Amino acid sequence: MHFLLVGPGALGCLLGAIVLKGMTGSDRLTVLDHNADRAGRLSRDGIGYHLEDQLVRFPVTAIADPQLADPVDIVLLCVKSYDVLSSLEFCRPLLSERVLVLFMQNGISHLQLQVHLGEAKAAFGTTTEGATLLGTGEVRHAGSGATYLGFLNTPEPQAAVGLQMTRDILSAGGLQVHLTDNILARLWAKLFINVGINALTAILGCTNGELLSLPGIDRRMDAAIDEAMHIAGKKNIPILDEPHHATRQVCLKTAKNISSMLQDVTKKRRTEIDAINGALVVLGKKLGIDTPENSLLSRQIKAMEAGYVR
Ligand code: KPL
Repeated sequence: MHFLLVGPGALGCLLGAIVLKGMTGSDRLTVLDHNADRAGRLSRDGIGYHLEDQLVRFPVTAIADPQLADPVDIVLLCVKSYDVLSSLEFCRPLLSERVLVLFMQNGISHLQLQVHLGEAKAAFGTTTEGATLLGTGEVRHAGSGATYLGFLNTPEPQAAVGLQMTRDILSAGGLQVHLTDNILARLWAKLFINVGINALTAILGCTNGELLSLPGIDRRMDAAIDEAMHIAGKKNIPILDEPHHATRQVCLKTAKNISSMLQDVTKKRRTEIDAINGALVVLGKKLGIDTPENSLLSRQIKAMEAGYVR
């Protein structure tokens, strides 16, 4: 099985390290990075996986030109939601009909982008593992969670086998991974958590764990999640875990983690606000549901971005 990792950020490096740890025999992983400097550094230094006080370095081949890759079986697409389209365009030469692309984005705005895959097949994944990028190719595994993988539409047999093998390799690498027949509900279960954690941690500059002890914040967290649940109900999306409880559990399990949105604003990068709270505001307008808390969170993050995003 040949994996192609696209997007060596925090989650990409974490999954890359886990695949490198879990794979056997002829399995291999190549990183594709449009940034040639970073690809060079990854090839030279590998992926550094930090877990508590331990560091394990996994050698990896990284390329900046998709034409240099051998045929791939699975693309682990770990780029930010707003980069999905341009990344698919970049990978286009590799996306034959035998390729399975596993979308690993936060939020829900990437769900309609599978039509841009051409002949390749789409699977979706979501994880509550905590990952913090410490530098190029250096990731801290900052809290354990659960990972769900599945298809939005009935898969062809080869794609189903590809996803099972991906599950097996990620499990062998140490993650708790489940295949699910209802990935849409799982993606929404993760959305509720991101809605409750990401923007608030970015605005307050705190870790996921600190969020629980800041006065008045639980009210904002609950209000944002309530609005998301109202929209899910209207769209007939099953609500799998009690979202308020699940969000607090993730705060506890990834207490030391810096959420991806706080990592983004700290590094003055564009955030995924439009795919998370912003996507709910848009859906709320369509469905006639008020979303004052998600609107406020979106406006606050947009105001922060306006200070640095061009
Ligand atoms: O998905 C996350 C993120 O930071 O984007 C959580 C689960 C909240 C972990 O930080």
